[in-house]
Amino acid sequence: VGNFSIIESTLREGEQFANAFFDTETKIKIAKALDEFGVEYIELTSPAASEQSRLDCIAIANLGLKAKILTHVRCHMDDARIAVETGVDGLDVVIGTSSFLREFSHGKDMTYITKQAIEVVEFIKSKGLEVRFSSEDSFRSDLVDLLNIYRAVDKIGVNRVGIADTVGCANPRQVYELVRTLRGVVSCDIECHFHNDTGCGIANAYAALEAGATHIDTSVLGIGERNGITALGGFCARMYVADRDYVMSKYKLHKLRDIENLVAEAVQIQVPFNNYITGYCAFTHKAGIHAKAILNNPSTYEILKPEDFGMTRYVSIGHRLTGWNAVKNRVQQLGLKLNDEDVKAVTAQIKELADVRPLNIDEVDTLLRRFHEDKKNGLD
Ligand code: HCA
Ligand code: CU
Repeated sequence: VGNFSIIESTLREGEQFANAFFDTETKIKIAKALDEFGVEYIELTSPAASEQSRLDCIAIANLGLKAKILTHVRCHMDDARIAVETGVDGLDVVIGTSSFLREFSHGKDMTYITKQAIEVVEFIKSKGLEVRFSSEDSFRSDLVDLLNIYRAVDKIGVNRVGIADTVGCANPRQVYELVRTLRGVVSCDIECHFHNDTGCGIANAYAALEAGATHIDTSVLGIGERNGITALGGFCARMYVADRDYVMSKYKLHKLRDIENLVAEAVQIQVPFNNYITGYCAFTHKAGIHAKAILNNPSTYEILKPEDFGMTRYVSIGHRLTGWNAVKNRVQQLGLKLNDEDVKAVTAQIKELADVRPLNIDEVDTLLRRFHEDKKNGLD
């Protein structure tokens, strides 16, 4: 997997999430947070969507952020004309190419679509802006149609072409094949956009990069149309495992949690318990066997270092799957002096109690302290 850029679409795709309504102030906060995190691009809702959307584009384009600001428009001259006046760095242009979209959405044939694509791309380039041309519902489009139109826009100097799994039907092998084929046909960059209807959003993004894609669309917590797209956090986890140094040099990973909390609050949802990296149990180790190994060497059961993300590891001991090595570690943390035999005995007590209900850490600590006291007083 080579170098890649993130096109962060919380302020475009994310606005299509059922709960989303971002006022200007919130959009600016999110844009600034994403910029500090280090994403290369921030994509905004089309200025043709509404007057406020247009004003918000202008406001964010004028913040002077390091990230390039894009807006996302239909492949139409009317939209492109409005968008190039907002001060953004570039336009992500999209048009439906599947038979579904051609029949039930815009009703245009490929010759017409290609002509329109060329006109729009040339117009945007003439304004000195970056331009991406993407098909929509790419995996249910005719391959020959797709390659022809991509070839046509590549020839006139488009910066990127895009593949979008609009309905979330693609699997990693199909993604690899399509991107690989496209890589052999165009010389421009390749952007990919994956919906998560069957849970392949992150895996598909990875497969796309393996096949030569250069740009991946994400959103914070994966929010978007239906159940959303490739999540920023999970994608970072995936890429960190592939190349830790590269990912850590590009992104301030410890800011992830704050960005997720900001967005979760803005759209009134909780961060899921099993969220990548920041889910409440993402670094909790429970079974005695795991706990023992983690305490000896965290890498035994951790591929992500919690400290790289500003997170902390937690070894859970107040349950019936606990083991004496983990309990011994807690005894040492509390500064209590017990030998291994004592620790085994108190572990048996924990298990007996935890067979009825789990104990919280305070209850475990109290038990350990009492055991220690009793021993000191010779009651044991
Ligand atoms: C949609 C459009 C889109 C566009 C993706 C892109 C999709 O809302 O249907 O321009 O990269 O999923 O096709 O989000
Ligand atoms: Cu989408």
